[in-house]
Amino acid sequence: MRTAPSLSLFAALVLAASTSHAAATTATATLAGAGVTGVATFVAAGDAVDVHLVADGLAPGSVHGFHVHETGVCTAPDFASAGGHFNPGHQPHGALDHAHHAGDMPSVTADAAGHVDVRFALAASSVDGEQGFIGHSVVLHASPDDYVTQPSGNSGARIACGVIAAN
Ligand SMILES: [Cu+2]
Ligand SMILES: [Zn+2]
Repeated sequence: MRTAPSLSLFAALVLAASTSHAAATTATATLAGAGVTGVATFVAAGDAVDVHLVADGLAPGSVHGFHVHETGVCTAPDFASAGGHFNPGHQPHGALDHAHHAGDMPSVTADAAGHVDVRFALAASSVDGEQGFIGHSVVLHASPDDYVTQPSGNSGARIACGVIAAN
C-alpha cells in the first residue's frame, strides 16, 4: 500500500492549487478625497456585477460621474494617477445601453444631506480576472457624466478615488 499516501498527497496539492486560484467574487474600494469619503462594493452575480456605493461629504442634491478607472493608484489631490476609464474591450465612452467602457457606470445623486447610497447592476462584467475590476480604481467626479463626450463624459474634476481590492 505505497500508493495510498502519495495519492492523498496529490489530492491535497490539487485542492490547494484550486483554492489558491479561485476567482474572487467580491471586492471593495474605500474612496477618499477632499472632504469626501465612501465605500464601493462589487459583488459578482452571474455574468453581472452588483455595485453598491455609499458616500458622504457631497453638496446637497449634487450629481456626480462615477467610473472604474484603469490604474489602481489614487494620488491626491487630482487623482490623475488613476488614468482613463477601464476599457479592456476598446469601446467608446457611453451610457450603459450603448457601446461603453467596461468602467462606465451610472452617475450618482447626493441627497439633501450630501449622502449617496445607490445600488445598480453592470451587465457582462466581472469582479476578478482579465476583464475584472480588481486592481483598478473607482473615481467620483465633480459633475455629471454626459455619456457623449469622449473619452470621459466631461464629468469634471476627480473628487474622490479608491483602489478596488479583493475581499
Ligand atoms: Cu471617471
Ligand atoms: Zn468611459
